Amino acid sequence: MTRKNLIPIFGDQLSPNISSLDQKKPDDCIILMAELDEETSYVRHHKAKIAYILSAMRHYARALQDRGWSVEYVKLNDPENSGSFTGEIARAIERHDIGAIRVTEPGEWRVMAMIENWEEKFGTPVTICPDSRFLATHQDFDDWAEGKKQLRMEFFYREMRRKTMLLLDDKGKPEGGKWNYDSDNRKPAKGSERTPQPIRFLADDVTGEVLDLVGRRFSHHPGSLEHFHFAVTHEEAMRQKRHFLDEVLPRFGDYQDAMLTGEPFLWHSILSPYINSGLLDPLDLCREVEGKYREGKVPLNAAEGFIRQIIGWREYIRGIYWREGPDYVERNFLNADRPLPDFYYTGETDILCLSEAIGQTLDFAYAHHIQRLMITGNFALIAGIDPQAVHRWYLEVYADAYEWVELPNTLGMSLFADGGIIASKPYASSGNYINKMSDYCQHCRYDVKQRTGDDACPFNSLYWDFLDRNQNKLQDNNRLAMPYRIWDKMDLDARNQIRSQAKSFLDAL
Ligand code: FAD
Ligand code: DLZ
Ligand code: SF4
Repeated sequence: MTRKNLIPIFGDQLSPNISSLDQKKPDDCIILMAELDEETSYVRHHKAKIAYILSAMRHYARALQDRGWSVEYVKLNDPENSGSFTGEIARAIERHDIGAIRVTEPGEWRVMAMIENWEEKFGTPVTICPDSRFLATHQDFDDWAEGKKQLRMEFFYREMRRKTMLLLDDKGKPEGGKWNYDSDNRKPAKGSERTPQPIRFLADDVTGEVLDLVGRRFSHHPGSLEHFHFAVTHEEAMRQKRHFLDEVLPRFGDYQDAMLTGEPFLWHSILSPYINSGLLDPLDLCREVEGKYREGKVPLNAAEGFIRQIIGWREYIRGIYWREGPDYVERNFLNADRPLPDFYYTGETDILCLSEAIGQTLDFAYAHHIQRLMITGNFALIAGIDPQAVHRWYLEVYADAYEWVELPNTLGMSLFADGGIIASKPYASSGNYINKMSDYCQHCRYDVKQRTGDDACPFNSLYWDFLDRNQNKLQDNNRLAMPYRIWDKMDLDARNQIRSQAKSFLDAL
């Protein structure tokens, strides 16, 4: 009898054509999938995130078995479960005659370090297959980055457009004459418009069992299971995708940066958990979006805006994660060290924009990009919250959060903790921006026009105080020249009032 390949498949590798299975036949392989303490508890993930991943894993294992693969599936409450990837590999090797291990590269440094030990530990050859669900390999990204002073997403994105030929005309020029329609993605939403809602998928027996398990075992983790609505199979994720393409995408471009009270989803796709765990293929999705544009069903600012997020931002963020290395997580350019306020875990604050973004996060394990960047992220930035604590929070609370994508977005894009590798200036703003892009301020107890006094919007004093506190690190940034000129021209009295307003607010946090 020939010795078998052992193929571990992780919870974010649920793609039908995952690269570790390429060229392999069911008869030669044992697939190993495991629900693990180590993975469910390395941070306190939102309950709905754990339930989504475990249910999707169980459905995926069944689908592989239906296609003839031998899948060993270890449940979380299996008494023999060792709790770790390495422990489960060891147990599988005891049960079977294993000649080799094949695995698709993992999404994070922590797991890569484990895998790199397996060959020596088990005395078995280990092949790490590149993750073919991404357009750019690590080498491609490094080749692009090599010798560049600044790694701006826009130029990387153009490379990816050329590589995929998405939205290019037959001469290789961008559709419509411009590469980027970002300036057409900034309409504030009007409260009177009806917004499409994501499909709520009903829990089948598998999901029901998982919800029960998670409710009991992770009651101390943040978030609620009450609103659990996720697709957990490829077929369901495809249905959510169709809904997005037909009902939502046409307005995606206009309202990408908008925020509305009581409207968590607006015209966003809500597809990131499925893309990141493998239920949907990102390139196929982009080709369908392009198809909608070519059929005349969606405008160019929607199609280009969406495709840019996936083949531009998503790929670029991954490239930065692997290029910067495992110590990226320790960066703290602005030396921010304030603890994360408790309200990030309860939503209980009278700051309405924050209670809206955090409340829906705890309910749905979801907030859209501008809420993550300009509400919870902006607040953490200008209040000087410790980047490690903020990083942990984002990794915990979003159903789409895996370190490779969450960390550069949080540490780099949102908190400027990498000193400007990703963002050319900190995404810091006063209440003015929030007021322009949302209706939150109309319902808030604070007055967005005031900088000081009991009713003043906290974002206003914190914004100026942030610039003041960090002047020695930020004043040479050209893109901040204007706000620093305004700050320097303010009379001393006004500046001192702002400083003391911010100090009292931060002392009371
Ligand atoms: P849509 O608005 O419909 O966008 C379409 C798709 O584009 C998304 O599904 C996603 O796959 C991709 N995308 C858009 N922006 C980004 C980006 N900046 N980086 C990577 N992909 C992007 N995204 C995650 O997938 N996981 C995370 O853990 C995560 N953490 C974030 C933390 C912070 C502080 C910030 C500012 C952003 C973070 N993002 C993260 C990016 C973005 O906010 C989410 O991808 C998006 O909100 C997901 O919702 P959606 O599917 O409705 O997105
Ligand atoms: C995020 C997550 C969770 C919560 N649980 C599991 C699990 O029980 N088993 C598993 O294989 N994967 C899980 N994951 C996803 C992994 O953390 C992710 O696949 C690795 O970090 C590799 O990037
Ligand atoms: Fe947020 Fe200030 Fe607007 Fe209130 S007034 S919602 S605190 S930006």
